Amino acid sequence: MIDLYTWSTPNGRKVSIMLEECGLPYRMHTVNIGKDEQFKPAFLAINPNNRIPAIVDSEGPDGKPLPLFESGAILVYLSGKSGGRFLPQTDRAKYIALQWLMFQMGGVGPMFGQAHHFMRAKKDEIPYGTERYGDEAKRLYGVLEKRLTQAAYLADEYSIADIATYPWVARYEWHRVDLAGFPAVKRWYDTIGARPAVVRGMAVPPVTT
Ligand SMILES: N[C@@H](CCC(=O)N[C@@H](CS)C(=O)NCC(=O)O)C(=O)O
Repeated sequence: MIDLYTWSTPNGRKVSIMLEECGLPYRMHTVNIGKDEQFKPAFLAINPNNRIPAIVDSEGPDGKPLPLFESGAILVYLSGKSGGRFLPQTDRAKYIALQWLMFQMGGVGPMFGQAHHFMRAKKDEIPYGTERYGDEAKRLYGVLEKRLTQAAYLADEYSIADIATYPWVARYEWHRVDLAGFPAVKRWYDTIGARPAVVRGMAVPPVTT
């Protein structure tokens, strides 16, 4: 059994989507980051970085419980646990998928997150922050648009790279991006959003922030 520690944010929803896609049984535990629950000692014992998501797999690869944090590592792990699902099997395609997963982890997530911080979390907006991260978000959409004009999915086939990126793009209004300006991203977004497992994963936990 997998215990998922999560909240209603893009990083958390990557993992709930993947669990739903793979049909892996899991128990969901909410960690309300708005109430600082990520700093509770019990959670810090699982993720010393005090961020959601985290999982504990009671049956790790060696049969012992395995706690894991960092959503990208969790997605790779769950792929392996489910026999390689959503990670292409040929080396070439696999590394392209991992490349786009890292692009999400190092670019899309942190930059969109900063854009949200400056555009939404602060009562008094700091124009420099809004402009810098708003511009960077749009630049990243341009990179996605170019790729998705050439390929149906970030890695040719639907993969953990798409699963990681979708919940962030789902917040396009938060980072003030109009998807009409990125038609290939919009096509990809609509295609992925129609997957039943994605719909289920995006509803975990069933609260909104
Ligand atoms: N690189 C981490 C980022 C995780 C992350 O930033 N999680 C946010 C929610 S999306 C969080 O837990 N924030 C709590 C805090 O800032 O204290 C991952 O992908 O797992």
